[in-house]
Amino acid sequence: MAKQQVTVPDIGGAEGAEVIELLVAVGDAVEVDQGLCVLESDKASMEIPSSAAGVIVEILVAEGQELAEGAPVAVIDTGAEAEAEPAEPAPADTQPDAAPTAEPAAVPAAAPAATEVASEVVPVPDIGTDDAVELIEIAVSVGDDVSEGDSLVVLESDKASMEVPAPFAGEVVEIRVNEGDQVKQGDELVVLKGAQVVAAPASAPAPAQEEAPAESPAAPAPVAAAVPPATPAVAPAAGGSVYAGPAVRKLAREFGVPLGEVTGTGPRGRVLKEDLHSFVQQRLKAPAAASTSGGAGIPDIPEVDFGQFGEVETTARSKMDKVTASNMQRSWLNVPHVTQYDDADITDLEAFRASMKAEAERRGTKLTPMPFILKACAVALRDNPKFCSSLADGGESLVYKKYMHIGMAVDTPAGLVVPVIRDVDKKSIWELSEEVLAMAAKARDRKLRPVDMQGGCFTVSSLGGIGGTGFTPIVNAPEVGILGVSRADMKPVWNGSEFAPRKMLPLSLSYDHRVINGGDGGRFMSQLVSLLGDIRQIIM
Ligand code: CAO
Repeated sequence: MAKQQVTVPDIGGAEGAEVIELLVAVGDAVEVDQGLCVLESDKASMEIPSSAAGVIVEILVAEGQELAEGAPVAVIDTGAEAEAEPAEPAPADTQPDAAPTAEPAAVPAAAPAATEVASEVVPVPDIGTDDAVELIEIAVSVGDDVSEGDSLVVLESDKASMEVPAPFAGEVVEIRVNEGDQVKQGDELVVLKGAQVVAAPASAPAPAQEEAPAESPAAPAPVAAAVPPATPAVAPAAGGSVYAGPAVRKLAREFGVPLGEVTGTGPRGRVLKEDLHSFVQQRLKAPAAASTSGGAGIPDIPEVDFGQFGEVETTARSKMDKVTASNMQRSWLNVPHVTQYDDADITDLEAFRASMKAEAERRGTKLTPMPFILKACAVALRDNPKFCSSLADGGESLVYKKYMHIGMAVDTPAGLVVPVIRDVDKKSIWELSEEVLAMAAKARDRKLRPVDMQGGCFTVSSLGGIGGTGFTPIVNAPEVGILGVSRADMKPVWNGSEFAPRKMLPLSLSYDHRVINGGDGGRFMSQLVSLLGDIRQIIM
């Protein structure tokens, strides 16, 4: 029988997505693309699809585990005849007469105990692209002793970033690259001189499952039983270098946090995003402790035992919910918000939309007000470019984005997500309509990838399909503006001689008052109202 290992695909640079749900069990028959488990990162939940049809023979992950791109998820028996395969993919020609094993493991086995490993060049592994990627960090120096799995270098492409781990414990004897180099799969990175591999380090707890020694007779172990995801319990890397992933390093740079001061709580002392958040929160709270009143310190809301007043039920919040909450709070605390309100007269737009209903059905789409609102926003962003900017250099400069990617808040059972519709200014209303539907469906089916939620310049949050006459949206920082759309309703509007029934769409525009002043806000809103009042202007 042929076995295929399913690994985590490109998840758009998300580092450490957590397994929140297993969708299959050993023995289940699965189809290609069927979801095997659900991962949740800071930005999204996503299903990991099966790359093969067959029967699950092993699940290599557990709920709560953090996975990155390339991590093994499950082994599938595809039912196909296995080719006569060599015993092992043999890393080097150094196994003259290795005893044949009954069932080779699906992933490379660990180095055998008590074996001398010779000097070996560590190359760039398969990074999922033929393009060169940037080497952004060398995590070791010549002379460093590293443990297996310690980070040697960090690579970063525009889609993902990854660490290249030491394949075995040893001493770094040569570094063949420099920071900033562009490297490809196979390029030589460092030379490692192998250390004497000892069966079990004295300080490390014995692994839960004893590996059979290499020369033991082929044990008819249950199919590929010993492939736990690699999180060896080893001390942090020697040399005092900070062990953290690229996304964490980037965030630390953005926060201006010296990573060396952050205590890592991840495997092998790795600094996690959560560690960075706690560090920043602690620093924010510190001055409050010293001050008696006022200042930047925010008093905690006391926890109340609600059970004393009646029956209660406590449920755990999803990671996405918690990250959204923290993003909201971060924005709310950092961004001085101003919200400006107006109503757009969409009577004519609604008449036109109604007249297009049959055409929309013919095209297999549904035309809601959203594509028109997105298009009008793109025009207003073009004419009011500050709304398409972000603060940079600690507030010293503004970055103006020349593209018009607009985020659209989508309400899903798993929480609020904001997929980004790219190049709104270049798309037709029909194209936007299809994309709104597709993105909303992807969001609700948890199929959004992190990349689908990146790069937004401005956000639209429409509660029009739900209800309400107005709300104050919170700016999706580092964007500087967000448009809230409420439910359109017929209202009497004075036309100079009488009250006429008009369909009015309530709009609320929140913006970052550090960047946008009232005049900018007023102009943006007036133009939006005018564009939606006469959508012919959208093509001007
Ligand atoms: N006024 C009146 N009716 C409206 C409307 C408005 N402003 N906007 C939409 N509608 C109508 C639509 O035409 C549709 O009517 P029919 O079913 O009769 O055709 C109905 O309401 C449902 O529309 P919709 O919500 O499915 O579609 P949409 O394109 O307007 O919005 C989406 C898509 C994804 C933005 C929306 O479904 C959604 O998730 N909104 C919630 C966003 C949110 O949670 N924001 C708050 C963020 S802060 O917590």
